[in-house]
Amino acid sequence: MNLSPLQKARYEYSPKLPGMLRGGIAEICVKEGAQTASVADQDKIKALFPNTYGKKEITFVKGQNTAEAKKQVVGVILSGGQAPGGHNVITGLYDALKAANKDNVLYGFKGGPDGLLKDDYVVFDDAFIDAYRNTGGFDIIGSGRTKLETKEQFAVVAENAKKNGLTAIVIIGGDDSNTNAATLAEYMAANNTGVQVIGCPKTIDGDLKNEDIEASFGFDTATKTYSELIGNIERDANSAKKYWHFVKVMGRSASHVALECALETQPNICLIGEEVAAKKMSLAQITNYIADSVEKRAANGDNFGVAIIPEGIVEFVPEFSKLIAEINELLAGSKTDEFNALPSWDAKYNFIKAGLTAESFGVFDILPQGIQQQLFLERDPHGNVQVSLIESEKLFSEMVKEELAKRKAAGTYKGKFGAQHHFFGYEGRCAFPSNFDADYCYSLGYNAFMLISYGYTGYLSKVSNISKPADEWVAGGMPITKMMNMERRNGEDKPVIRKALVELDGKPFKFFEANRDKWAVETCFTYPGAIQYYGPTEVCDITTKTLALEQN
Ligand code: FBP
Repeated sequence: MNLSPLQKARYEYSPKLPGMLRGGIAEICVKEGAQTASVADQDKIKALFPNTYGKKEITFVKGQNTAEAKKQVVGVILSGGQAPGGHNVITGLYDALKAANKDNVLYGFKGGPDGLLKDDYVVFDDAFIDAYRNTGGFDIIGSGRTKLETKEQFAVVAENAKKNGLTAIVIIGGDDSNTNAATLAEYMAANNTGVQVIGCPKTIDGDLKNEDIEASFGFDTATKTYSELIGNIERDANSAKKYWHFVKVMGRSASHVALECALETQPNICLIGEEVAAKKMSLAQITNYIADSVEKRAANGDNFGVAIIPEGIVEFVPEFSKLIAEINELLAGSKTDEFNALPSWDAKYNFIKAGLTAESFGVFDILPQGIQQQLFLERDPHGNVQVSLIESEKLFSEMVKEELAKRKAAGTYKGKFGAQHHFFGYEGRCAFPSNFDADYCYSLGYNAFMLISYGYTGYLSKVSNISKPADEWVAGGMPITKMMNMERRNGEDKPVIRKALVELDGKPFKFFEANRDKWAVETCFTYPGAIQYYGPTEVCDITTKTLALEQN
C-alpha cells in the first residue's frame, strides 16, 4: 500500500480514552444508575420491547472488574453513509476485546447489514486493524443501506450468529440503524440466542443526538472539512470581489451541518430548514431574503458574498412539499408512460399545467426551467421525485438573479451579480478523523466492548461530557429504548429513535440568529483553515461550535 506521510503518522497516534477507561480492563467497574423509560409512548414501547425495556442507565468507573470471564466472539457492521472515525470505533472495539482476552475474536461483516444476512465477513487480526488506525473512510469492511428490520431477516442473522458462535453484534449507524439494533436486541433476547446487541451513534448529519448522546461521530470532522472549504471560498470571494458563492452542504434532512458551518465561517447567508418550516416560508420569501442581502451589500460596493444552503432545504418549504406530493400523484402508475411519450417540453409543460392545482402550478411556474425539468425527469424506481437530487444551490441563485433583474428594472438595485455553485458532501465523509473524532470513536468502540463484557444488550455506547478534555469524558451506556417514541412511517406506527432537528430555541441557532443580520450586510467572514492533527491542544482538540454552545 502507498502511504502518505500523514497516513503513516496517523498510524502512530494514540487516541485518548475517557479517564475511567484508562489503566487497563481489569480496573474498569460498572455502576448502575436509575431505571429508564422511553421519551414518549412508554406503554407502547414497553409492550414492543418486553425483554429490553426499562433497563438501567450505566456508567463505568475505576474499580475491580467484575465481568464474567468468558470468551467473546463479536461481529461488527458499519451501516449507512460514511462518517469520519468509523475505523476507530472498530480499532477501539478490537483493542478492548484483545486486552480482555487474546483469544477473543472480532468478525467484520462486509457491506453493512447485508454482510450479516449473507454471512460475508473477515476475521480481524493485528496487521489488518493496524492498517486502518486513525484513518477516514469505511473501506475496512464497507457499509450499506439495507434495513435490518423484519423478523425473517432477524432469523437469518440469528442463524449466522449461531453458526459463527457470536456472543455479540455491534451496529455502527445512525438513528434508523440503531432503532434496528434495538429491535434486533429484543429479538435475540426473546429467542434466548445469547447474542447481545450494542449500537454506536454515527452520522455526519448530526441528527442522532438527545439528552444522552451529545453528538454523533463524524459531525466534527465533516463540518470542519466543509468549513475549511467555505472559509477558503470566502477568502477568494473577498479577494476577487466579483462572485456570490452558493454552497450546498450535506444533511439529508436536519440543518445541523449548515448551522455549524455558518457558526465557523460567518457567511452572509445561511438558510436553516427548520426555521423555514416553522415560519412557513415560501420560495419567494427565501429568494427575497437572499436578494435583500445582495442588494444591501451592492449598495456598499460589495458585489460578492457567500450563502450556505442545507441539502434538505426544499422539503422544509411547505409549498414545495405540496408541489412534490402533487407531482408524485400526477405521475402515479401508467401516467408516467403517458407523460414520457409526450413529444416536447412544451407538451409536457401543458400536461403539468392541467394536472396540478393552481397553487402548486404557481410554485412550479416560478422555478427555473432546469429545475422544472429535473423534477419530472429524475425520479426514483417508484416514480417519485428524487428531492435529494434537486440542485437547491442553483435553484436559489437563479431565483435571486431573476429577482435582482426586477429590482434593477425598478431602479432599487444597481449592482452586478455573478454566481458560482458548490456542493460539499462526499468531500467530508471520509476525511482523516479530527483528533476529537479519532478519540471519541475509539472510546465508543472500546466502551462498546465493556458493555458487552458486562452482559448488556439493547444499549447504545455512550461517551458524554465531550466538550471537555478527553480525560473528563464519561463512559457508559444507555438503553436504546429510552430514546424511542412512536412515529408514523409508511402508513404504520413504528417505534423509532427520534431524529434531532435544529432547535430554534437552542443556543447554536440563537447565537446565529443574533448575528446574522450583521453578517448579511458586512463582511464578517472567518477562516477556520484545515483540520490540525499536530500542535497546540487549543488548535487541535477543539470541538464544534454547536457542541460548545450547547454544553455551556
Ligand atoms: P447517514 O445518515 O446514513 O449517516 O448518511 C447521511 C448522508 O451523508 C447525508 O448527509 C446524505 O444526504 C446521504 O448520506 C447521502 O447518501 P448516499 O451516500 O447514499 O449518497
